Amino acid sequence: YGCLFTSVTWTLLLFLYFTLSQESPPFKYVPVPGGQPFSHQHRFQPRFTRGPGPPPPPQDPPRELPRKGPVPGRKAADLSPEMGMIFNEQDQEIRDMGYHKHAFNVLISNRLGYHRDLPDTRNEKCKDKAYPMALPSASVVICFFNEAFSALLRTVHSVLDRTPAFLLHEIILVDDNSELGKLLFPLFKKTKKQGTHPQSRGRACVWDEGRLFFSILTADLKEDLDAYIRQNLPGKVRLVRNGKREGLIRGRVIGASHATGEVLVFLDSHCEVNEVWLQPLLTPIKEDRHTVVCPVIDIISADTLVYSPSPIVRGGFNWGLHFKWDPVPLSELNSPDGAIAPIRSPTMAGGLFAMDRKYFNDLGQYDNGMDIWGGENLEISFRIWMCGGQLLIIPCSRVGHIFRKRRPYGSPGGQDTMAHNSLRLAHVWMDEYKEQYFALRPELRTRSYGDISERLAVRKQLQCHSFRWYLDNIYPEMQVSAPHNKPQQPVFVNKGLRRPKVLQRGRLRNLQVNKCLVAQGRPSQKGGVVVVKGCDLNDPEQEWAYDEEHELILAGLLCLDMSEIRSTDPPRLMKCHGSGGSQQWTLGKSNRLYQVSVGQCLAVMDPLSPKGYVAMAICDGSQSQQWQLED
Ligand code: LR7
Ligand code: MN
Repeated sequence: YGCLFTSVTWTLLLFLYFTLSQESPPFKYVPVPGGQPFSHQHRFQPRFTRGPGPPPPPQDPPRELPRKGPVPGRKAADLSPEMGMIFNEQDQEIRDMGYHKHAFNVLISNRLGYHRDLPDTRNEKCKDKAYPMALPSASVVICFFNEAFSALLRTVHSVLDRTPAFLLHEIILVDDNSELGKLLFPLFKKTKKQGTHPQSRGRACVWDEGRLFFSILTADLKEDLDAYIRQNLPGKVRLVRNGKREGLIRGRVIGASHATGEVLVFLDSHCEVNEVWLQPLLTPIKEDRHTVVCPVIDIISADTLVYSPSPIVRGGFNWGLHFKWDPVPLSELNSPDGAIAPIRSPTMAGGLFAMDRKYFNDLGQYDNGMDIWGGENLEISFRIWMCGGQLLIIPCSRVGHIFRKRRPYGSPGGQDTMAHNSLRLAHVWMDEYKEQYFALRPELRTRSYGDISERLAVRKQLQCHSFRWYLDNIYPEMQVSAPHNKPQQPVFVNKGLRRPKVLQRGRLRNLQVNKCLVAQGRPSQKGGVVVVKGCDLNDPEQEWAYDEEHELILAGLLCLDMSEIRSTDPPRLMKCHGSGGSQQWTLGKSNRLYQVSVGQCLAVMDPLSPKGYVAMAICDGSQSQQWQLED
């Protein structure tokens, strides 16, 4: 039955692929039979993440940006949470390898294809705004290292699809000596043949027993990208290849040196630009070419690829020289157009901004002595403000970015490039305030950081203000004297304090064995596994709550959690993190308990065994996978 279900679904998918791909996206999502319709319009924002991460949700009121609903006649932008469902081994490999290599759900990214509609997250007032017709033209520069093919191409196509042609001078892709193709291929061990198939219309694909897996699934960032650009993106898209890995900082300088448009727009290689994103960025630059602008960075979930709005926040930093998001001070929101007026920001996140090309060069581009990743965002932010420019966030410009939970790559020699780069920026720009950094990182005080004379010359030649001036005038919120005290964060409160609404409560009974899901040990034990045991209506430790964030909470304590990396691990009870993904479950009509980031269903392993172990398995509708949440 499972096989039949799987092959019917595949036939359907392939049929739709071949009929629909003539003029539109290469992969249309077909709802899985029995799947639940699901709206992602409710809150879906991570509570906390590592690294800068997406901005935290504001506390009050809960931000529901007004929406007019999908554009008539176009596919709704909402994704089913079951978009990541695993049907077979190949799906499993793509998903697992995708998480391993890219730290996000590449299976869903591939299924989305290169074009999709997005919810228009702009404030309604933005939609009435008019922009000058005569705006400077833009060169979009996108550096990438080992990027997932589908994410990279969706970035490129989103720019082509949503930018007026007369404003888009070119897109420059800088391949930072990616190595992906070599590594991903051998994983498809069961593959019988690879090359081009008559049905793949020239695209590289691999096939096995009549099933096709296109280049979209296994693309090589070298050959396939070349071919794709040649065949599908002639004209405006140019590819530059670094002969050796340079890192994103020198990578951007190289990209910019090939650009000929008036304004440079930098994007990460896993972004999607939203409606009318570019005009609001170009307008303030046209007015004053010493203005550097950032869009609001919307959140694309790494687990579900769902696109959701970010609150309006601005950039700051701490004395560890980590970027952070800050609330916008009321003084910035005072204008009549408060909600949509540009906001002065002390720093930028780094990846997404627009800047006059000549100004970029005059201002000293980037520090070429910075390697791979990190620090350049604070360096350019300090430099902009200290040397006579300004940095604005433009609420009417929205660009989504995939926020991963970890960085999927290191530096070639394994060095901590963030520390190296931060050290350089501290010595060049921070004057006596670099002591604040050293107070937190004493081991770096004597660390060598290379030659900074060229950067000191830049600072001198541009006659820049002191760091003191920057703190006093641009970032007065920064607390200086007590680096050991954590800076207070008045506005954002951990969302964990306010639990999402519970939709349903009760025991989770497996219909095959007629037993209930419980903690193997105590329900309060973090990391404990769950098993099925005899149901006991009076036992509060058997009670699950299913809430609007699709979490399953046992006895009001811990959430049922699946590690995103290893789908073979059994689910565990973990602290609720509220960012969906590994703790996001759907309870379908067919009684299946589907795990969103794993793409599989919860099953009783051996119905006859008294141990009652459960595990994740490919959803096949079998009895062992049927659960009921009941009072
Ligand atoms: O060696 C490398 N070569 C590259 O070309 C390493 C990376 N890259 C590319 C990479 O493929 C990607 O397109 O550079 C881009 C940025 O790298 P990410 O996506 O790994 O960085 P990030 O999003 O984790 O980190 C943020 O901080 C970085 C500090 O160096 C950069 O400024 C990133 O551009 C920046 N991203 C954003 O600002 C997006 C919003 C994140 C937030 C908050
Ligand atoms: Mn990024």
